[in-house]
Amino acid sequence: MLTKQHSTNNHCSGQLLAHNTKSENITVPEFRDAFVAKFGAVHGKTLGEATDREKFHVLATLTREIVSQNLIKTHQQRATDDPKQVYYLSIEFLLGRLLENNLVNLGIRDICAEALSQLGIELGVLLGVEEDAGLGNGGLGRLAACYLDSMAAMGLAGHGCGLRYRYGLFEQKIMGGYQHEYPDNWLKDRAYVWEYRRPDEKLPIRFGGTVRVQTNGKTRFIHENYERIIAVPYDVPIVGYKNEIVNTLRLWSAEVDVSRHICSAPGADCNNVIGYKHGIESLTDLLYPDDSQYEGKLLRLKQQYFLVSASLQSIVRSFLLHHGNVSELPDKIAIHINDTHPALAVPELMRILIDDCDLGWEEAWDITVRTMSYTNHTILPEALEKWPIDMIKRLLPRIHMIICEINERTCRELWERYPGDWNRIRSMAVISDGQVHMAHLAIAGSHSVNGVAEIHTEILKKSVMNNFYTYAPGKFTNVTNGITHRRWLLTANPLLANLISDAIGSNWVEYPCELAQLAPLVKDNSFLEGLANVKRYNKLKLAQYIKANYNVIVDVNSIFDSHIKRIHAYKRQCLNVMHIMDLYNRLRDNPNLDVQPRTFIFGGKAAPGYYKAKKTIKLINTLADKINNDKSINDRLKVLFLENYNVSQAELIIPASDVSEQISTASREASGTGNMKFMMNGAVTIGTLDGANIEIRNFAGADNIFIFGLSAEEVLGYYRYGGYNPWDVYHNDSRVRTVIEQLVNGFFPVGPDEFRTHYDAFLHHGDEYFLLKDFASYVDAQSHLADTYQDQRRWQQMCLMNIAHSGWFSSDRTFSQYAADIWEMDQPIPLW
Ligand code: 26V
Repeated sequence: MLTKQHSTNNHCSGQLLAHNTKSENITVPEFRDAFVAKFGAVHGKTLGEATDREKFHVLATLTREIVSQNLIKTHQQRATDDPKQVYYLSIEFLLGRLLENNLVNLGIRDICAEALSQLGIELGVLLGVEEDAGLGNGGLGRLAACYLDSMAAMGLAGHGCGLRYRYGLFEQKIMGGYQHEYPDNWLKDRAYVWEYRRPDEKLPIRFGGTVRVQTNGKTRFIHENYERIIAVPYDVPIVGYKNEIVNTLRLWSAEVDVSRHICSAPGADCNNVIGYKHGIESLTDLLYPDDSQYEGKLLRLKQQYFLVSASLQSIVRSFLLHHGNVSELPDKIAIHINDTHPALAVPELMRILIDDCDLGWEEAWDITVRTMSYTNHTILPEALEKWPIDMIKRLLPRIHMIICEINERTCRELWERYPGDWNRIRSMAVISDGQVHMAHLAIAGSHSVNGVAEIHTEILKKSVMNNFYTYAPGKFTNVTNGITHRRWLLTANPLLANLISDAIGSNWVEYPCELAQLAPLVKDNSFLEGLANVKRYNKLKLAQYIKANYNVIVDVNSIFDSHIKRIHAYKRQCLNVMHIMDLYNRLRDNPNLDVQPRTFIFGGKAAPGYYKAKKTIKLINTLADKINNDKSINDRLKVLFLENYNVSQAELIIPASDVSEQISTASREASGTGNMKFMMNGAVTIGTLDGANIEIRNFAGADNIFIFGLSAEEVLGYYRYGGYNPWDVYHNDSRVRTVIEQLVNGFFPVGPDEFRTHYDAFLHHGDEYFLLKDFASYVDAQSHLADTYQDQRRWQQMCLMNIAHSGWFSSDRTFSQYAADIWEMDQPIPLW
């Protein structure tokens, strides 16, 4: 409770910080008193009357003040040092919560927890108040957030550029087993406690209109009659780990141009000014779900250009403020295109260099290519972006001219190299069949193209981008993804982090490869027991969450087997379902069967327009209802679908999991990053030889992972010859037959057509993702896994070997590779 001494102490937070240039030196009493003083100043009432939300807000504000000081220092230092800067352009940044992360990175989490506890406040409760910043669909956006963390931790001048969506990815509610989508109103108070709105740095973005070409003397392109939308930046500070560095994530928001008479704007209706304003500002209202349905959506294209144009104008403006000559741009700036969504950065930089900086085409192109680099994140054909050229012409007439010119020049170059080979040239053109191929644009305009895991890059080189690779092999490189161990181990799993530090010291936090020092402890029984205890504690925490939210009791002695990721056919949640159904069938046939108890945990969102994925959610929930309520199996199996999967939920589930399901159809998952998070938290992977699973196996050792299924070559081989015949498997494997028939034969208390789409996909549409083909091998791997689990010592050894070799998957390693090999940063980069 608040004592007199606390409330009369007159520290204001500013004074507190003025005394302590290094946040780690703040004492518990200082923090406690600053919190009390700040609370009174902000809310005009005592702590006794406060809600958790108000307390959270004050704690975050106090933390932000410390961050602000470091932000100023970082800016000053950078102005003096003038290091090369990297700008990471991404349509998604999946940050999750920031408070705990910031406290940990400032080195004050424990001080803060103690200070609050002296006031009778539990830090954990306040941390739970923060809304997740869910500005991403999944892996791509979370990866961007991990890179921001690594850049700041390593002290490099790296910034994110994204959009400040008013609503993040939809909130998922499960009703009657089905997914329902609700707006994710993460900015409940219209403002985000971490952001700095910077209206003075706003920029105009131009849409539509016409381009007049003026040819008297020098050719000039005059863009007229366009619609002008204002981009206002909001900077989110990205706090480095105990190094007083703060980088920024700049998120752009669309606003109406109030400097002009609204009625004079093209398209404006004087009788409906409010509607016009809303129309303009709706540009950054919504994050589009990964869904084929956004294809051809004008608003999505507008978002992409808005992000790119605002970011590039701002980058060039700040560059020119400190450097006289734009020709030095590639020496001082690297711009990274995260997947094709920001690929319009290529023509936009050309536009700025030619129209605003007066450069000729050749020089502008040379600067552009040397500045830009591009990462591909998927080979799924339906996810490769294309935009109708007419749409680009209407919306972005000047950009359209530049893209046409890029296309013409690249085709001409290709013709010189491959005279007469029209098919090859068409397959590589930026514009073909009336569409702009965004990947081709990004490849043409970048000096580096990379995939995100070894196998993914090989597939790009050998098939999807083979023509480009043959033409310019030097452009292609692999950078296997990574995750920040500070969020995913140090912060999310403090007990494990402490256990590790007690055993090998805490150097691993700075140099995650030092986790390898754990490997010799593989015979140390007390360490192995420690590992088991930590897992058990984390499982208890998750079990409590499940009980509180779903009223299901799960056994912490059971295997916690987690499958959490977006719901998609290629990620094969249904293969997991088929295995559970088979296990359940066997248990019902033979109640005395010796089955290791299991808790199957699912989580993930389906794109709202993705019918089959939504039915998969219904299938999982229907199965869960049946199994969880069947007394005859004695609680040996439980199935849970956790609603509204997000970063914060992942932070709870991953440390509590024994098994990590990474069972995509080989060749389809570019990398995966959840696989790395589980590994780092000592879960054992059951997976295919796909994406980064292969590298996980190589590092952890083949004995410490359960691999099954077709290889990527086999899958690609089948695809080349039109697939395989699932009926063969159906006829030859009675377990498969039973499970597949149970989808439609009344086994589930639903209509006969509820799961017809799945049934048809498996049997009548060729089982595109090879579930039936991989079923037997998956079931074998699962039973091997269950047997191994019974030998707890062996199991803990496997967990240990996974943790010990997870350091390489830190995004610090990934980022160092980008910084050294692709962005050619001039600051010292720690070697790996
Ligand atoms: C987009 C779409 C859009 C159309 C409908 C189907 C579909 C399916 C997937 C996607 C996502 C494309 C980009 C993406 O998120 N890739 C993910 O990037 C991660 C970070 O590199 C990587 O770990 C994942 O394997 C990869 O799927």
